[in-house]
Amino acid sequence: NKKAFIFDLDGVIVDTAKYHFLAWKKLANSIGVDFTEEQNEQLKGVSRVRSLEKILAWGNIELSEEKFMELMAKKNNDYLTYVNQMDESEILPGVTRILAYLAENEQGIALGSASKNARTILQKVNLYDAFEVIVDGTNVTKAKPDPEVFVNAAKQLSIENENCVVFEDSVAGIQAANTAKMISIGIGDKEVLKEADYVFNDFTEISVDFIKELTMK
Ligand code: B16
Ligand code: MG
Repeated sequence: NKKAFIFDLDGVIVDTAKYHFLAWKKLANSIGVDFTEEQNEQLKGVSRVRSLEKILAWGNIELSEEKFMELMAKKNNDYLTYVNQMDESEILPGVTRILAYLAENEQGIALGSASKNARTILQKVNLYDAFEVIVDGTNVTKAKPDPEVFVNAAKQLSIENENCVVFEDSVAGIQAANTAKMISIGIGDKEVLKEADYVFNDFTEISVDFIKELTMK
């Protein structure tokens, strides 16, 4: 049976959260706002605009539209200096093996990310061609937990939502997959991702047999 496997990017394929952290911290500190690892957690899966809104709220800061746009651009430029140094070694363990298995078995493979930099990152780590369909922050109007990003990917692959499997590291992403009636697989902490149908710490814990079972459902 052909199924679609939709992958989130940050936290699933690569760990770009550490670069978002460095770039947001620099930006926040430059306007006098503290920025901790815990706060960075709260920005996972959240769009760039919404992330800056949250940081400003934490610092009780109000800005003009113009200044807001300026800060967003600053953060992204800084983030891209890290992205530009990325290569294949940053692909998280176990991911390549599963992608290869899915390709060999002619399953649908898509990316469903909130990031506007998703295509650039996939090119840097040499995975751009591994995805038949890419839906990212430049293609959607509604952010996760809205299911738009995943539903859009399923449509492009012409596969019913019920036959889609989503890999996600954020709570909002798991909720998006569940709302779309897709099979949700959490990558991370069981306690945090408790709404997911299955949870694994990382891809090294996902066996080919498990994937095979999903394709036969
Ligand atoms: P950008 P994902 C998300 O990627 C990140 O988790 C989130 O921290 C980031 O703010 C968002 O992309 C937007 O990223 O600034 O590159 O457009 O997890 O949905 O792949
Ligand atoms: Mg993510």
